[in-house]
Amino acid sequence: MGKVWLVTGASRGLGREIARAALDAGETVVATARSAEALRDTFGDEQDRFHVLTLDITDAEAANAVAAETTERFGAIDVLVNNAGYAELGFFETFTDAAVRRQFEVNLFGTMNLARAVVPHMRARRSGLIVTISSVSGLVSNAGGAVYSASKFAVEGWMEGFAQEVAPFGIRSLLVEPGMLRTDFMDGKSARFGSIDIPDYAEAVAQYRAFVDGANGNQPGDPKLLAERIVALASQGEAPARLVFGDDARQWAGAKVDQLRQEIARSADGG
Ligand code: NJP
Repeated sequence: MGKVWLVTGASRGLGREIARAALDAGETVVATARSAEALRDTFGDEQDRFHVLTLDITDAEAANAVAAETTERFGAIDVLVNNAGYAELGFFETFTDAAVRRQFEVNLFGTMNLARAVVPHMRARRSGLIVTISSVSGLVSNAGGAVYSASKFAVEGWMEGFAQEVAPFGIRSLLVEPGMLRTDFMDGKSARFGSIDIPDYAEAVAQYRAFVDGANGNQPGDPKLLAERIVALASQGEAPARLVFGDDARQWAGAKVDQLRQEIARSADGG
């Protein structure tokens, strides 16, 4: 039967590819998304090793129910893939407070809901792997990405500490920081944009929107490749704590580390 995987946001994009790659590797997969119908359209009928459940990750009760049903049906959850997420793109002052909160509600608190629901089962078995799909935007922030990065920095900070808290119980963590992946992420189907018009930002916002429109569908990162890497790493006894995926992500993350080192050194010299 292989390991039992629980994947969020499996209807599209990276989550769909991870669910597929795990199935192809002979694993058992519980694929979740806000619409079970979308999952069935994608994967076809359920089989012995494949089960579909409806889950909006912002619903803590639903997360608990999904974890309970998965363990009841398959006896365990070996791998939790906290993948579901989206981006509020644009300049901070163009977002309403509600939009910023919605970003955190999904990317941070939704992701925490799944950990709360699943980790007790992993602790009881003294075994498990939590794969968290963060972003290189969880390590580096840029103009136009402040709100999304804030949510992913929060995911990084939470998971970096939480991973150390659960390690003594045999639970491992893999934080994934992709660069730009060819998914629906930048498309109107997923991404949202700041709604407040501020003339001071008009030109920068227009340039940013043009960048996003141009990048949408042309991102260098292949989600299928990343999914296969994740499935391969999950089967290793000693998976790394982080996977920075894509030349773009490694370049941005490397530049950030260099900049931090310089700033730390300058701080030691008295600033
Ligand atoms: O995006 P997309 P990705 N409850 O839009 C689901 C991160 N990432 O695959 O809308 C449950 O194709 C949504 O479901 P639905 C990114 O931050 C990406 O690229 O109902 N599910 C869909 O299945 C995210 O964490 C890039 O059909 C919810 C999925 O999320 C992860 O990768 C770069 C939900 C989104 O599929 C997957 O995103 C990077 C909710 N409340 C990090 N809200 C990139 N693509 O460039 C959304 O560094 N979903």
